[in-house]
Amino acid sequence: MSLNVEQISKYSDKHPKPSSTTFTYGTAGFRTIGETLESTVFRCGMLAALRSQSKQGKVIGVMVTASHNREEDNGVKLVDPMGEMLQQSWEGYCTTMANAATSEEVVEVLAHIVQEERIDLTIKPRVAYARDTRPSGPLLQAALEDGLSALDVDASNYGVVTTPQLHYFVRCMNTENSSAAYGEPTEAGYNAKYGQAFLRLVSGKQTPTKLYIDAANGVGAPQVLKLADAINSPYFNIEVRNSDTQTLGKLNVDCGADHVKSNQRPPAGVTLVPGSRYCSFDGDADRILYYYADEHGTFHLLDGDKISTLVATYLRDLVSTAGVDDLQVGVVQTAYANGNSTSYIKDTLKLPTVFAKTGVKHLHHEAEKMNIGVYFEANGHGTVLFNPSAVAKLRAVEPATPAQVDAVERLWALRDLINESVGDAMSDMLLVETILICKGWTLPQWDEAYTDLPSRLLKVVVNDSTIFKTTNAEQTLMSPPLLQDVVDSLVTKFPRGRAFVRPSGTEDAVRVYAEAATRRDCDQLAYSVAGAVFDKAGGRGERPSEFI
Ligand code: NG1
Ligand code: ZN
Repeated sequence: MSLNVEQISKYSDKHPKPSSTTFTYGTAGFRTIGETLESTVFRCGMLAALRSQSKQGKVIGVMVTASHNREEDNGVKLVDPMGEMLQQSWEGYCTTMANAATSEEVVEVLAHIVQEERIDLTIKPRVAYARDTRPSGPLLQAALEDGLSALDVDASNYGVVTTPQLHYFVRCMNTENSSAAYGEPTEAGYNAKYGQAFLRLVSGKQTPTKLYIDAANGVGAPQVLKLADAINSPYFNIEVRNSDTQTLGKLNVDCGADHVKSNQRPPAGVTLVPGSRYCSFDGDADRILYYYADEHGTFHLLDGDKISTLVATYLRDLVSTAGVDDLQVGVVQTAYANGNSTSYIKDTLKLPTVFAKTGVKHLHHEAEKMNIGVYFEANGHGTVLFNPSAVAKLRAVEPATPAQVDAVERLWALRDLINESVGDAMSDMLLVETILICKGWTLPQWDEAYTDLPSRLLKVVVNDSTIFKTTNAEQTLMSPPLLQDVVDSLVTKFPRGRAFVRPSGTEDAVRVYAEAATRRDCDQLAYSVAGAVFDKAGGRGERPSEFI
C-alpha cells in the first residue's frame, strides 16, 4: 500500500504554507500567530497519522493551544501513546513538514518519513484531538480535520478541553482493557477518577476554607466547574474567577498563572483578603500557582518550587511510614527554580535533585529515572511519576501496623490522584488540597518551609535569537562569544547572585533570569545582564533599563 498522493494533494492545496514564515517545533510544539498556522496544523494531522501507524495503530493526540500566550497566538503539539510529549526524534520531521513549500514537497516529506520509520501503511491510524478556547481554534481544527481525512484517520474529537485532559484521554485509550488501564477516556471518566481519589484521601479530615480559582478566562473555567459538580463535596469548596471564555480579548490578559508569576502580583478580578486561599491556572490549565495576602496585605506566591517541595515532603514521609525504605523520592527542577528551594531540597529534605533543561519533556525524562520523581517548573507546570520499580516495591510491601496500612493505601490513592501523563492544573490542585487538608495547614503554614530569594525574569527582543546557544542545562552561553564572561563578571558583584540567559523556545525572544540576596541587588543584576544582552547581541526596540 502506498500514500494516496491525489487525495493528499487535494487537501494540501486547500492549506498552502505562508511563504514568508519559517516554523519550528519548539519547547511546546509549534506556536505563533494563530492565523498563520493553518498549513502547519493541517500537516500535524498527517504527521499524527504516521506516528500512530509507526506505533502499530496506537492513538496519538493533537492539541491546539497556545497555553499562557496571547489570545491571537495559537499552537499545536502532538501527544505520544502514553500521554507523554512527542518523542524528540520526530520533532525534526514536524519542522521539515511544516516548512515544505508546496504540496509536492509535502508528499515527498511524508514518503521520506514512511521510508525512514518503515511505516506499515495498511495499519489504521487513530488520532484524538482537542483545542482550547482561542478564537482561531475552530479554523485550525477544521484544517486539522482535513489533515486527518487526507490519511483516512479514525479520529476522536474531544472538543474544548484542557491540555492535560487530552493527554489523559490518549493514555486511557491506549491502555484500555490492559493491566495498565488508566481510566475511562471521557470528561466524566476524568472527573470520576481524580474526584474519587481525592475523596478517598481526605475523608474524615476537617473540611477546608473556600479556594478562589483564577481560570485565566480559559478552558480551565468550564472544566473545573464540571470537576466540582462531579466531586460535589464540601472538601472541594471553590469559586471560579476570570471565567469569561466568550468575550474576545480576555484570555490570559492581566490574569492567569503566567501573569501572576511574571509580575509577582494577584490577577485582575481578584482582591486578596488575608486568610483566604487563591490559585491561578494558565490558559490551557496545565500550570497552577497558589498565593495569599498576609495580615499586612503583602502578596505571597507559592509557585511550582513550593508545590514540588510540599509534594516531595509528603511523599517522602509516607514512604518512610509505609516502611518501603529502598523507595527513593527525588525532585527534578530547571535552572529557573529558586536557589533557596534547591538548597531546601538538598540540605533540609535530604532528597536527590537534578536540573533538567526548560520544557516539561526534559523534566519528565529525568523524573522517569527516579523511583518516585517529582518534577515542577517554577512556573507551576509539573507532576509526579511512579516508575515501574516503585510500583513493584509498593506491591511487594507487607504492612504490619495500622499506620503502615494507611500509608500504603495513601500512596496508591495518590497515584490515582496524579495525572502522570503531564502536568495538570486540576489534578495538581487536588493533590495540593489533599496535602493541606491532611496536614490541616493554611497557605502561610505551607509557605514557612523556606523563603524565596528575590528573583526577576526579563525578556529581551533581539534581531536573531537563534545565535544564542547554551550548555549546562541552559545555564551557560556558548554563543554569542564572550557574552557569558560578561554575565559571570556581573554575577560576582552580588551576594548570592545567579543569572543566566537562554533563547525562549515558545517566543521569538531571549530570557534573562537573575536572583540575589536582596530585591535591589536582584533587579540590578537582572537589568545589567539584560542590558548586556541588548548591547552585545543585537537588541531590538527599547533597551531594558528600568533600574540602571
Ligand atoms: P520558553 O519560552 O522556552 O522559556 C516557556 C516556559 C517553560 C515552559 C514552556 C511551555 C519559563 C521561563 N519558560 O518556555 O518553562 O513552560 O513555556 O509552556 O517559564
Ligand atoms: Zn499551559
